Amino acid sequence: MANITFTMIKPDAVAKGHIGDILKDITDAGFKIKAAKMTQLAKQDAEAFYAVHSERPFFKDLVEFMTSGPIVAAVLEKDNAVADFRTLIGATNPAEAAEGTIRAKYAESIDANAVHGSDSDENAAIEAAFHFAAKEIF
Ligand code: YYY
Ligand code: MG
Repeated sequence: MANITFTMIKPDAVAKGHIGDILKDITDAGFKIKAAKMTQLAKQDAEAFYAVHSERPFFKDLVEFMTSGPIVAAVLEKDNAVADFRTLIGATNPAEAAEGTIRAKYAESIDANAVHGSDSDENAAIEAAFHFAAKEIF
């Protein structure tokens, strides 16, 4: 699935009413939505999803934040999806995110940073499968 990436609209952006704005930015940039749902992560879901960061100092706060409210999870398709989506969302820290990127427009801080984007084709496939059954990806 080299043309696939996985995203989450995070609790801060959902709470601020930006689901529609962000999905429009995503589709305007040429991504096709292959799967989408609103859900809320349990603590063990967030810990498993971010297991690669489990030794980092921000891990506990990250899990707390990601479970604090509903998210929108989605699978997106486009040529060069992983890299192009990370360009569209901007740097992890919104203070460093390029103008016009989703994080520059909607993120509050480095932790409440509006959206997730997969960092490799391999992780995109793992993350999509974490959230969606094969029959839910169209
Ligand atoms: O892939 P990306 O989301 O841009 O950043 P990661 O380095 O993978 O970190 C995942 C997630 O962790 C980030 O979106 C916010 C949070 N985080 C943090 O709260 N503080 C940091 N110094 C680094 C990351
Ligand atoms: Mg990452």
